[in-house]
Amino acid sequence: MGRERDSTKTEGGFIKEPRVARTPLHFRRSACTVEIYYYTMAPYTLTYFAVKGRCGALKMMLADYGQELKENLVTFDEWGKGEIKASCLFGQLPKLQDGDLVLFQSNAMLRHVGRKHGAYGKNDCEASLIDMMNDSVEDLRLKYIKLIYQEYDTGKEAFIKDLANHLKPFDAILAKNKSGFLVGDKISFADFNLFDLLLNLKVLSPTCLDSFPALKSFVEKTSARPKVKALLENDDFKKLPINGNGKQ
Ligand SMILES: N[C@@H](CCC(=O)N[C@@H](CS)C(=O)NCC(=O)O)C(=O)O
Repeated sequence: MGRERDSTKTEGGFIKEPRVARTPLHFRRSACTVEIYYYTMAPYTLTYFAVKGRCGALKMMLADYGQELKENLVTFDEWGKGEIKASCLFGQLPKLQDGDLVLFQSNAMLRHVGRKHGAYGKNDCEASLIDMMNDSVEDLRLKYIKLIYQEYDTGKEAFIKDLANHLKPFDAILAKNKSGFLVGDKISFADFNLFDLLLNLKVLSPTCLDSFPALKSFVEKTSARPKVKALLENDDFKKLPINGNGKQ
């Protein structure tokens, strides 16, 4: 599924050219053959509503890795008809296609892309720590989503008041790690997820990072990554509302 394995036996030590542009994944050498496994470079296709919503981090990560993204935008009218919803494994969007692989669940998508493009740690321990960080980002995102969709008018003030308690651990983690990322010395999918959420939180409460220098510099540093910056400045991306109900 999704991962096309192409094992090409060599003749006289020469590797046969693959039919289409592919990225070598790894090489396995045995006594008399060299097998090469490739992942396909089919562009990713994302089906989602015309909002940043749960796909901001994914888009930034794909942009950062120079990956082509095709987008199928679904209007709320189309969604209301029920046919697309019925075609979704868990009745919800986003949906990401990578070759034959079809994924639902935005965090699974982040993991998939992170795994493929080196944004999932350099060993199993780092990967587990990155999972832990991402789960904590998800916890805060769920609180934010609940506020936006269920409690905006009554709960905004209390949410903003409590926000520092949720940001503090992330600030401490970033301050402690010399790289300025959540885990290890490289940006991971959890960093992109945190970055996206922080951008949303800054819209909700422009001063929310003021007492968190590590979070502030993390946002500045990530915003300045050339391809992320280009996406953030892209008109099509900029004009997407953050959330589906117009609240932010
Ligand atoms: N856990 C899912 C949540 C997906 C989700 O909440 N999707 C919303 C849009 S962001 C949706 O499809 N809403 C329409 C519906 O539930 O009918 C994920 O992370 O992808």
